[in-house]
Amino acid sequence: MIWNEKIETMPRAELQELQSERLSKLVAYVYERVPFYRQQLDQAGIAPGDIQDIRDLGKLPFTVKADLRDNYPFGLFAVPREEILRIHASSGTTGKPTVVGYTRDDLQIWAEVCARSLAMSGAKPGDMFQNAYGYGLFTGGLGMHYGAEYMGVAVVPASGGNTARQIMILQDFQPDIMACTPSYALTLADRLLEAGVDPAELKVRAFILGAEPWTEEMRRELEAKLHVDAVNIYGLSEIIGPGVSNECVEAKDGMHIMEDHFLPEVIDPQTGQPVPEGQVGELVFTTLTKQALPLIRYRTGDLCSITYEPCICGRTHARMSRILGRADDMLIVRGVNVFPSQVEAALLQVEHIAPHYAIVLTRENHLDVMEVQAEVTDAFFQRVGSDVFARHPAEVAESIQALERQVHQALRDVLGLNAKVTLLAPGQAPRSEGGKLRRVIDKRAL
Ligand code: DLL
Repeated sequence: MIWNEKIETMPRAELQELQSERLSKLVAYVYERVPFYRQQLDQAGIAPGDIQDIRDLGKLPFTVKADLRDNYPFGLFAVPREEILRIHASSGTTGKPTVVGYTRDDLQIWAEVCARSLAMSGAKPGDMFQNAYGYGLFTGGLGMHYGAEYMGVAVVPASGGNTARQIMILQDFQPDIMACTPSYALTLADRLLEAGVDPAELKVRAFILGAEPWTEEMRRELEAKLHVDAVNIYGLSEIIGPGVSNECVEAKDGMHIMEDHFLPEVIDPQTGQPVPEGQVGELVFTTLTKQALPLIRYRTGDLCSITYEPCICGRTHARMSRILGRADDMLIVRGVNVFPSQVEAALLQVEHIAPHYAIVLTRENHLDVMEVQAEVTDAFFQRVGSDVFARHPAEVAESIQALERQVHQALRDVLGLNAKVTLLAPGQAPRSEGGKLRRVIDKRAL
């Protein structure tokens, strides 16, 4: 179903008119209420009335994560503290978190975009939803929670982790839809199979997966293992949380951006200039309707492309590709740009390799060394013999060496670079305990 037929299938010309109208109001709003923006606009020589159309967007300055950090915790809020009804924060890798706030209207918009996302993923009123995104400062849990309730879906607020309990809920409550990080979905799939549960016998029909990058190969793997539709959801705390965009289950071909609320651009991260439609660049959002924390041209750091081509589902809103990496977490290994998603895609092309891996970067004799640690599948492990594998992974068994060579070649084909390959026994690579998973260990700076 389409949750908001009128908005989601609006002819593009009409949508652009709505966006222009909202953009012009937004600029006046932040100029009046946020000292940081008043200063930015003054510096850029822009008066609020100068921006009347989305085609003027390029005249506005960018906002970056450091601006939020510099104004920690509440400095960019556009409303008095008393009008803030909710605060979330996303943990930074270093230092203080990024803090975001919501007014009553903001919370309503968030519920609306999450309801749309749930509908895109195949949920409908009357369904039951097991929400395994973390509840707390992280936006995943509560964001999806209110979207589901708004839609008329029963929520089981399982939150992240506690896999035995997740499995119990899946079996005993028989929810229709589940949401969690893709890495946790893998943990869950493996644990279900270990516990002898046949996923085909569960009622759950769709998993809404996001908050971290994943790949088409992983989708195939999860859909086959869990007998579900695995659908991609994207969002970031600064813009609202989950619900910025979501794939429709009909096409599973790009995530529809909730463009009436979040105006997207894709720019060249070096020059700041827009890239042509369909080309990969850094995703930038302007919030068109948010009250508490309106952001102008916020640079997400996420790399993707956008298409405005019509979609078979009937929605007219633009679609963004999977996130191919982050402008700032792209690894540079011996001068080669490497995205962890490419490593994953290469690994999953190789038979007998499980979707669990880690990338360890070190430096030997001033040269970068990229080690890819990849788990073999259970079936392979059983076949070669577990004790052999544990003692002499590379030397003893010819089949292990052959598999290593294959992985090495797959990585070379995709990355154009020689990686050191270490095969791991099942269960040895890092697993998600319920939240986002860190797969890259960069020891080069230590
Ligand atoms: O991760 C919000 C969210 C919750 C999205 C639940 C989807 C589901 P943050 O913690 O602020 O917010 O992290 C935002 O996570 O800039 C991306 O780099 C990454 N990310 C989010 N969704 C996806 C996705 C939430 N589907 C950051 N694919 C973003 C790849 C994603 N990366």
